Amino acid sequence: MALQAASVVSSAFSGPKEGKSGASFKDSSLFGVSFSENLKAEFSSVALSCKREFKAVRAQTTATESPAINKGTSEGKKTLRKGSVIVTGASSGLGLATAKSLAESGKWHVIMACRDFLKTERAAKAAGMPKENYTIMHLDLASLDSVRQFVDNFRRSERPLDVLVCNAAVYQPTAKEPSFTAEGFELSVGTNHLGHFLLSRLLVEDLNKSDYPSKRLIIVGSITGNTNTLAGNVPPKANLGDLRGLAGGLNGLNSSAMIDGGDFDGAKAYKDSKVCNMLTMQEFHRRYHEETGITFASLYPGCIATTGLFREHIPLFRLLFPPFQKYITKGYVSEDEAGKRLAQVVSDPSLTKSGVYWSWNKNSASFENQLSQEASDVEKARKVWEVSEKLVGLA
Ligand code: LMG
Ligand code: NDP
Ligand code: PMR
Repeated sequence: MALQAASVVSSAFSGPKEGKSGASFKDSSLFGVSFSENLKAEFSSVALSCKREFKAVRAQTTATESPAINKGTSEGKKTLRKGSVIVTGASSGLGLATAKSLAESGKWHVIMACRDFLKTERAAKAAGMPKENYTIMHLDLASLDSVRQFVDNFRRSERPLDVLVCNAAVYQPTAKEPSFTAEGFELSVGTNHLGHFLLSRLLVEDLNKSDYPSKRLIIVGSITGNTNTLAGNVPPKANLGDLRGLAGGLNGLNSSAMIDGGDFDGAKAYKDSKVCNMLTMQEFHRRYHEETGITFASLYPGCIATTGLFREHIPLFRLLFPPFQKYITKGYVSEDEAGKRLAQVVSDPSLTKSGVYWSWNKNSASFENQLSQEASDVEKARKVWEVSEKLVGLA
């Protein structure tokens, strides 16, 4: 049964939005020949202004952890221990490519948190991932029991947790009716947002205990949730409204299956879930960064038009989408390249800035991107956090 939180958002959002100008498309053209200033920022090269702010190694907090920095064999040389990173949805697409990139570097042990153990094992083998650099653990984000079980199992493994990557997602563009998670939440928001919300809320404690020099919590976002971009203006557009559907438990019975309370639309539900992902990252930053030193980040890795994300789309779409993105929008990126980008957000010593939504320009240089007005709305982020905490049983 879905936990009910109908009373949470009794007062609708009616306050004025933040004064960001943002979404002006007066000079937009359909395939991006000419963009507004804001859209130019989306694709143009922006110099990185990341300060290197590696924190001093923290004191160990548990007996089971090995110190992050050990004395190397050569005198005075320090070597970093292997980092320990959880990647959800590492059985295909971006998650697999990221896991591969990290495992191949030899600097990381990847916990592949997946719902299909066999598929993941085959994928890891086919990708040639070094055996000693990954572990597969069962996680079904469409079940809060499974999320809690995963956290228990992970803790029992006594591995430290240095980085958590919330990557898994489902997309149901052709569904006529909603489907639901074990607890009765609409599947896309239930999996992409609520499952990850509970997972990251529980595991932030574990991250906090890590003695690794740079601890990070990364939640994958997307351009299509950002209405300050051309891609974000392709209908149906993301819009969380006053959260009345979310507050009602997204159960499609006595409440709408959609966050804004409207009629079910699978593509919109996905985009809404991505807005929740990006808002959650920022709310984490506001609530935890100063106190814990954890880096919270989100990203748009580029349009990885070939992944399993589009498995439920019509065959014609799957055929045309990759060439459309490659030759017309030029937003296409291969799974390999996207995996390297996300691996960079996991481990690059220069990407320690917290509260950032990373994107890449054509030369694959990362830059801090602007989120849409809704995806950076502080008040909405707080409400999404509070309602979500009730739904997953944390409040
Ligand atoms: C929905 O349809 C589906 O209904 C839904 O199930 C789900 O899949 C969802 O986002 C996912 O999409 C979207 C559909 C309708 O868009 C299409 O894919 C139809 C394509 C039609 C395009 C015609 C051009 C054909 C060019 C040939 C190129 C070949 C390659 C094709 C590859 C296809 C794969 C993408 O969308 C529409 O309603 C059509 C309008 C889309 C244009 C939107 C562009 C945004 C506008 C930019 C900003 C405008 C802001 C307003 C400012 C106004 C200023 C005066
Ligand atoms: P894929 O479908 O290839 O990967 C999604 C992964 O999520 C799979 O491993 C899938 O597992 C897993 N997953 C789905 N449901 C669950 C669940 N209930 N429990 C556990 N795992 C689950 O898609 P992508 O690689 O494209 O997507 C990865 C991320 O990238 C998503 O967050 C997506 O929103 C984001 N993204 C993708 C873009 C793109 O163009 N493809 C663009 C921008 C962002 P299984 O293999 O078992 O199905
Ligand atoms: Mg898009 C610069 C233009 C651009 C980019 C970067 C994307 C990314 N898309 C762009 C433009 C357009 N798309 C245009 C002009 C159209 C109308 C023809 C268009 C259509 C379209 C559809 C139907 N696009 C889509 C769909 C999907 O079903 C995908 C989606 O919305 O999934 C939620 C999608 C995407 N376009 C993207 C990206 C990254 C996606 C998919 C993945 C995601 O956001 O996670």
